[in-house]
Amino acid sequence: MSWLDRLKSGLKKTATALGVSRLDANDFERLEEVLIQADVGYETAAALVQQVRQARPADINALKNVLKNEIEQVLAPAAKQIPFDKTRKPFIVLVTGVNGAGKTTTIGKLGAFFKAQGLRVSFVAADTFRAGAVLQLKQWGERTGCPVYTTNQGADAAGLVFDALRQAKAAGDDIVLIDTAGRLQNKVGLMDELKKIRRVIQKVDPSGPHESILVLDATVGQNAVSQVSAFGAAVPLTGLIVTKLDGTAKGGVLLQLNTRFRLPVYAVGVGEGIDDLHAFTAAEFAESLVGDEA
Ligand SMILES: Nc1nc2c(ncn2[C@@H]2O[C@H](COP(=O)(O)OP(=O)(O)OP(=O)(O)O)[C@@H](O)[C@H]2O)c(=O)[nH]1
Ligand SMILES: [Mg+2]
Repeated sequence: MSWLDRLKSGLKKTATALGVSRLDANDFERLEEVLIQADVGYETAAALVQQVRQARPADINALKNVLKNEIEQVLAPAAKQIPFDKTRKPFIVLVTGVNGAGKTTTIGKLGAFFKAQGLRVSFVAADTFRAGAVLQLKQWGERTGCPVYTTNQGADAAGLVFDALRQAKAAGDDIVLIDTAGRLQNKVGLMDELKKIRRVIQKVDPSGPHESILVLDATVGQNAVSQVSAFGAAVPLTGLIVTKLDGTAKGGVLLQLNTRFRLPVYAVGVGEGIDDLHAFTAAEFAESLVGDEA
């Protein structure tokens, strides 16, 4: 299955939940309702419906086309690649997110992606909290051929980051991806730990972190909004990666995030495998979301 097919079949749940095909071409109230149900957000839903209404679609297919185009326009500015800068050596990427969002898996996939470009990539196992976290990242290190900087479970994560970055610098690593422990966005102490990690990064390289990526699980829907707010307050974010789009009815939340935060979406996860991370493309996403079935 191609990744696009996977995205489409993944977003089928959202498309089915949206059920645009089942609407009347002039039932704009119902359209607004279904958009809101798919976590598109009130503001964006209202704006989309306004555009569709103005286009006076003759039938449901016309409506779907207008909607697709409008969604694509909303999302297009978010489709960007991680702006890797080889003059930053190492280029430091901090990866954060709530428990189970897909941080470690995404780091593994990103490692494979950058490695394929001939870069020297390493990982930092700064999740010193969860038992098994280091082993999980080490396995990704083995699969991708990326060295992993580690310390003991329970040790200070910021301390490891400091040591690891100095070693990475000495080793000539091009990119360092820092895995952090999952934490709920309302746990103040844990969010403070992220601030500390950031300060330590800046001790080694005042220009870092060069990217601060929040990994979001698309299945959480609306809660993603408070995650972006809280993590963004702790460690200013430069971009998002949205995982588990291969099985959610909540894919519409990407529109809402874009309207609110204007952060780039560097990639989307559409499965657990090493190749299941893909560039985010607005047109294909819009098409998958609106669905092509009657
Ligand atoms: N279907 C699907 N599963 C994913 C995707 N990304 C990650 N997963 C799975 O989600 C689960 C959690 O992934 P992890 O990478 O361990 O998440 P994490 O954020 O590092 O979790 P913690 O470190 O415990 O906070 C694993 O079973 C992954 O295989 C995705 O894009 N699609
Ligand atoms: Mg993890």
